Amino acid sequence: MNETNNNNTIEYQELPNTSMQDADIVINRVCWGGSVSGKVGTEDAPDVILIETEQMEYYDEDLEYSPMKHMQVHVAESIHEFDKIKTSFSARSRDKKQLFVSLGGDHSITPQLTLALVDKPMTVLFLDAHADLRRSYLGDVNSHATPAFQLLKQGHKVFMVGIRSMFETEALRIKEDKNITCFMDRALRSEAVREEVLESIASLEGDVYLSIDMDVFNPAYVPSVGTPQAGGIDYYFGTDILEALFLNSSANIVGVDMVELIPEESKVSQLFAAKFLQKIISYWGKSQGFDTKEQTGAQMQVKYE
Ligand SMILES: [Mn+2]
Repeated sequence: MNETNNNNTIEYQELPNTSMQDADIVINRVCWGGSVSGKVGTEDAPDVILIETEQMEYYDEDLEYSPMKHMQVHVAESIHEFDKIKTSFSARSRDKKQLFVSLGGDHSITPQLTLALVDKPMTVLFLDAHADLRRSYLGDVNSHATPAFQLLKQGHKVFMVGIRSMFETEALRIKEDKNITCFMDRALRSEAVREEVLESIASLEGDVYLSIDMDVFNPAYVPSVGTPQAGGIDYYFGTDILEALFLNSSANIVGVDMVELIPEESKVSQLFAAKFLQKIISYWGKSQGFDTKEQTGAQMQVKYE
C-alpha cells in the first residue's frame, strides 16, 4: 500500500500505469454481464477488484519477492460492449513477453478473449463449478453457460477442474469428447486425486489459457458470484494450481481470466479476487525470472512505508 496516489483513475495496487506496449502485465477490464441468468453485477467486478488490490501488500509471502519491483503494469480502458472484447488486445506488443489478465464480467467473455489472443488450437485450463457445455442457453449461444462448448468449437482442448453441476447432455459430452479432461469437484476431496490434478497440470505443454470462474471456489471463500454452488476448492488448492501451471509446467501462458465475481458489501469476495490476481501476477513473474531481474518496476516509482 502507498499513500502517494490520490487520483480517481483505476490502477493496480495504486501503481503508475505504463503503456500497453511497454507493460509486462496487461490487465483488461471486461465489464460485460449481459448473459448472467443468476444474480446481476458481474460488470462492476473489474474496477472493484482493482480498487481492492490497494489493500494488498507488495511483497509475496509465498514466493518471497516483491513482483512489482521488477514489472510494469498497464490497466486497459474498460470494455462495455460484447463485440469489442475480440479486439481488446489488438494494441499489444508483438515482441515482448507479456501476461494478459482479463477481469470479468461473466463467463461468456472467455471464448471472445481466446479469439483475441490465439489463432490456433491450445489447451484451456477451465476452473469452474459448472460444465458450461451448453450449445445455447435461454436462446443465447454466447451465454455464461456455453463458454466450454464455444472453446471446443474453436478447436481447443478443455481441461476442467472443480465441476459439480451439469445438465445430462453435458455429462455425456464430458464422457465422450476426447478433447475434454475433467476432474470433478467431489473427487478432489482425495489427496491422491489432488496430486494427480497438479501433476496433470504440470505436464501441460504448448499454449495454455487459464480461465478461472470464481464459483470454482467454495462459497465460504467467495460468497458472491453469479451462480454460487455448494462444494468447491479452497484458496490454497487454487494457488497450488497456479504453482503447477506457472512454475512446474513448460506451458506458454497466453492469457488468464477471472470471471463471474459480483462485488458485495462485506468485500470478502473482491478481496479474495484481488489476492488471487496478485498471486497470478506473482507466479507468472517468477516463471519469467523477474524475481532476479533488475528493480526497475512500477513499485520503485512510489514512496511507501
Ligand atoms: Mn463458468
